[in-house]
Amino acid sequence: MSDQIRWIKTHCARMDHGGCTLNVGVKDGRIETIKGDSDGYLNKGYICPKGLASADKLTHPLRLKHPLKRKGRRGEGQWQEISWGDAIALVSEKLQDVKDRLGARAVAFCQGMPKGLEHFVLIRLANTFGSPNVVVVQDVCHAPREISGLHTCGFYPVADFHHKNELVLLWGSNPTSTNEEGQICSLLLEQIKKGAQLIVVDPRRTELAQKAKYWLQIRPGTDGALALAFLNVIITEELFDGNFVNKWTHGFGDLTAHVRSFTPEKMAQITWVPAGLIRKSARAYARSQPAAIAWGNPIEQNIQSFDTARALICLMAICANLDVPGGNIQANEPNILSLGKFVRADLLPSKRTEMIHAYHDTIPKLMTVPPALFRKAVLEGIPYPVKAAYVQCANPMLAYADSRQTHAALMKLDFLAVSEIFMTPTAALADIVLPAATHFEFNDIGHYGLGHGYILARPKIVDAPEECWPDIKILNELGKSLCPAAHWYEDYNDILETLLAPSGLDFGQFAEQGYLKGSDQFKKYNVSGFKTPSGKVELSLSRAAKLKVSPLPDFNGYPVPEDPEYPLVLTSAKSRYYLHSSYRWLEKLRKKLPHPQALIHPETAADCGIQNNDEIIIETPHGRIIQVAHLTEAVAPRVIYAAYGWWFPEEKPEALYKWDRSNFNILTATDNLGREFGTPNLKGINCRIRKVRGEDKLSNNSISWR
Ligand SMILES: Nc1nc2c(c(=O)[nH]1)N[C@H]1C(S)=C(S)[C@@H](COP(=O)(O)OP(=O)(O)OC[C@H]3O[C@@H](n4cnc5c(=O)[nH]c(N)nc54)[C@H](O)[C@@H]3O)O[C@H]1N2
Ligand SMILES: Nc1nc2c(c(=O)[nH]1)N[C@H]1C(S)=C(S)[C@@H](COP(=O)(O)OP(=O)(O)OC[C@H]3O[C@@H](n4cnc5c(=O)[nH]c(N)nc54)[C@H](O)[C@@H]3O)O[C@H]1N2
Ligand code: SF4
Ligand SMILES: [Mo]
Repeated sequence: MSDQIRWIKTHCARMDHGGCTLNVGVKDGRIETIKGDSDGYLNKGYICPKGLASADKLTHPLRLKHPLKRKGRRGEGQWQEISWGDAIALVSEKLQDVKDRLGARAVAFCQGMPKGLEHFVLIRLANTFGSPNVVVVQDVCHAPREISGLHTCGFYPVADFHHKNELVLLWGSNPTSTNEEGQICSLLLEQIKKGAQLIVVDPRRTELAQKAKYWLQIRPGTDGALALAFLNVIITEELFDGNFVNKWTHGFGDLTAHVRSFTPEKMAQITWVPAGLIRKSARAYARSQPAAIAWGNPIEQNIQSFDTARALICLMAICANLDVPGGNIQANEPNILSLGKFVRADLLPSKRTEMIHAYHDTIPKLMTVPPALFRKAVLEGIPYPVKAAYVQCANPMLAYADSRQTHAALMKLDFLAVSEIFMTPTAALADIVLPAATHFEFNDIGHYGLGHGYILARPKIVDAPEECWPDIKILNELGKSLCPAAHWYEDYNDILETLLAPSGLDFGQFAEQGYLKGSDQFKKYNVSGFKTPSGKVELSLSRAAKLKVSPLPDFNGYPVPEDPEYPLVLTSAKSRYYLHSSYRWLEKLRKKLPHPQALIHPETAADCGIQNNDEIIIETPHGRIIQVAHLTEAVAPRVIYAAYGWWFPEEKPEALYKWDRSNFNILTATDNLGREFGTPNLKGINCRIRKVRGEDKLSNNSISWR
């Protein structure tokens, strides 16, 4: 019956945070077709272009299929195939050598966007090996929101779209393209259909901005100022929930005095949002119960991320939207092994004081090293030297701010191992490249550790190419080779069984069920209070002096002072067709968006003599890149959106695939970091544009790499 399509249910992954339930049609051991499952818990049948294209990455002719060892100089593109036995032995030997010479902390374990269980298995490897340094892009992705939440209200407040929302305040989040954190846009769209009001805070007129009752076209990088103006309106007009405020908040009097000066009129000048619109939006939020704030990356890609996130949590709190159905909830996890236990945090009690960022006085509870501080350790030996890195599911050459610094740091390492599915500008600099199996090719668990209160089954659909190993298998083998055997597993599949054991399900039963959800429990504070020093929501932080922060959320001006030499304001949004720097090598996706497109208002373009589709230079004080002008009235005249994540897989490996030509992070810097999370400014940067003159033209590229 080899010509029959067999349908298997799984969940999408590794094309974003994942979440859509998929029906995958398999024939002769290959994926023939993929459909969104109409019964899907989060997607209700939805599937996006990336999901539709996701099987193509398994069969791409240039996929990495063998462990590779560098020949010649770093980055020269010369490789020798080696066996897995040799690869594991070599990586182990090199990491062990650095540990013997300089201590385990001189080895960094680096992860990009967490894509599945591999993230947590990597932390376990670091802990069992003895290194406190797990480097993750969390400084610009979720840590500011999560950890500000822990300090302010004792948990990470997640927008609940599973219960009726009266209003949704979408603040710097674009779920119809990004399905941020696996909150698939279907849920929000359903709420809107059922009558939820929508307010959108976004410098760009997005699809959802067009559906919104109010669209606040904010100046990039000023979200903190706008949030304080919302607080000003709600407190001045006494629209807050008095009962909740009296019983469950700490420091309301101080907050009231503090926000008095943040009037809508004053903040309108900073944020470019008219005062009347700020008032109407703040009133609508305060008068709707329950209302959820769904927030995105722009909240945290800014040196003021701690204060911005806190101001928004104060809004949720004074309007009594915390931990109520349809508000911002503390999701209740299903009964599975807890994160702390799985990663064996107990093996490394010195981690808090020994990790690189502890030296830089970042905020307590931040347990992963901010990439900028990792590079400082590599390049300057501050606070101590780091000499080797194991990198998985990441492309730091594109994803870290200041790409030239990343290049210098990776070149300086004594040893770099990269686990990848495709050669990238980062993998091209490695000493060893390990070919990873990827989604659909092994059993995995999705949404573990995200804090949304459920996990999703991602059962294997097809076999991986013979020499491609799942990251969790690679890590398990490295664990056995480098660490006491008792901390590792006979077979990597045992990891999944261990995690699921408390639920009483084995992986097969879990896959059958599809997902596992914690029970709905709300207003848990009524029983146990808030997990903060005061037991209340800390509008004013009672431990502010100890944390060396301002007790109240503040706004300290633009992320960078205005500069007449660079009069425009640069920001970015994620493309619906790509995941960060990933998958520009997938033909189906590349056809939809072949070039990096910068969004420019027609008036600004006309002032600069730029026409639609012209190649332009975008320049900041830190560097310049080339992109293609796309004229649109969706952005304000002073705002430029540059595309993010661009390199050119069709270019030569020895040119590192032209990693520096169109890469947004050539324009960003790490000289000015937010202290709490080590976050650089990625939004609201000064820039200027002009037409390309004689420089290397993008149009010289022919997009063909087969
Ligand atoms: N297609 C796709 N999906 C993804 C990803 C991807 O790369 N591609 N990445 C995944 C990951 S790891 C993450 S963390 C999430 C991120 O998900 P989101 O947070 O939704 O991502 P962004 O597109 O960076 O930003 C959201 C919106 O913020 C707007 N914006 C830009 N600057 C500012 C500003 O200064 N203030 C405000 N208020 N808004 C601003 C943008 O116009 C955009 O519409 O997406 C996940 N999903
Ligand atoms: N300027 C700017 N910088 C940003 C952002 C921004 O908005 N603006 N966003 C930030 C955010 S939110 C994040 S999360 C980071 C993302 O940072 P990264 O996660 O480093 O980004 P990607 O470019 O997607 O790199 C992931 C790599 O993993 C590989 N990969 C895919 N599947 C597998 C697999 O199964 N196994 C292995 N081993 N590899 C696999 C892909 O081929 C790809 O090269 O970037 C951050 N950087
Ligand atoms: S929205 Fe995300 S989870 Fe859904 S199909 Fe697209 S990439 Fe996959
Ligand atoms: Mo992210």
